[in-house]
Amino acid sequence: MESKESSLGTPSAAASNADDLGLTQFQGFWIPSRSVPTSSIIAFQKNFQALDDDIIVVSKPKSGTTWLKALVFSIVNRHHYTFSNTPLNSTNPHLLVPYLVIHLYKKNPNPDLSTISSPRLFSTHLPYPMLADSIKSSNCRIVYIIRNPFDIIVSLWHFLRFMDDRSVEDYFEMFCRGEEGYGPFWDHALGYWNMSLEKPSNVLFLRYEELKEDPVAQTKRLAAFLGFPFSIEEEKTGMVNQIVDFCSFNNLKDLEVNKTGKNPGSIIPNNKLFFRSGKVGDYVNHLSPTAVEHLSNILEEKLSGSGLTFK
Ligand code: PAP
Repeated sequence: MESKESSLGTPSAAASNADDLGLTQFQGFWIPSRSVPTSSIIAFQKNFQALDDDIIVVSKPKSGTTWLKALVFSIVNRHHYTFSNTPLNSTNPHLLVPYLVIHLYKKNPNPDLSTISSPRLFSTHLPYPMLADSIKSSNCRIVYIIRNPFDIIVSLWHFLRFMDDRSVEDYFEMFCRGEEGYGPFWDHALGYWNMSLEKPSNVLFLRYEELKEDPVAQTKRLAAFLGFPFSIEEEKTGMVNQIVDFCSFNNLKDLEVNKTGKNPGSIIPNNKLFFRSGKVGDYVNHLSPTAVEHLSNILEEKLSGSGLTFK
């Protein structure tokens, strides 16, 4: 990252703004309203009726959503499919755990979701305050995945290069101002962090880095939270490890559907883009220590007193 000093306060001549990226401030957050019309969010808030056994995967983009969707799908459906006939072999995880707004309520302001078999699996990038009231008042389960924001910035910059020539510095500056899809990051994180403390049986807070470090332990924790705990027998026969291996970066990225496929109707040109390097700490190759320190200070202030920290 060159000329980092310019990213620490005074926007450079090339500095981006929310408008360039199609971000609109809506209900206190920055929404990428070109792909997520605010009318679809309103329709979802008004019409979605949560069921007690619904499972909702929540994340900010580039936090490990694709991975978590594959894990949740595999855990919940492990008695219905083998590893050779699971739909994950031929379908990208995003289609098996559809986005409530981007997929369902964007197509139809009041879709019929009653035919989906239980437990219904959905996902969203929306912050907690923007969820439909029926989710907050039901007993459904929310799994939130978070990732260190430095890797999120770098991952997002790489991901959007197919349609945006902005530099990683531009992404960094906007992130620090809270101007990024579904941001500010700290408000998004705190919404789910606080709910995970208040209602631990309804909101699970997972970290990408912990999932990388000990995928078996975190997958067991996830399964127990979802109400699909692994039996002693399954643990003995290696079911947890098999799910972890199947959902690993290397396995998913090499499936034909994720190597050469494209999700119908998606603006993302190919599924390959969902699988870049899958590493923790790649940000050191793109962000300077000064930049990292700057954002660390912002986070410390914004998250102060919450108990939520990043290493
Ligand atoms: P999305 O918001 O577009 O769905 P999301 O899946 O949340 O993206 O995050 C993508 C990141 O997760 C990528 O990180 P990277 O750019 O730093 O490489 C992607 O490589 C990584 N990823 C995807 N699948 C896996 C997996 N199975 N294990 C670990 N990381 C993964």
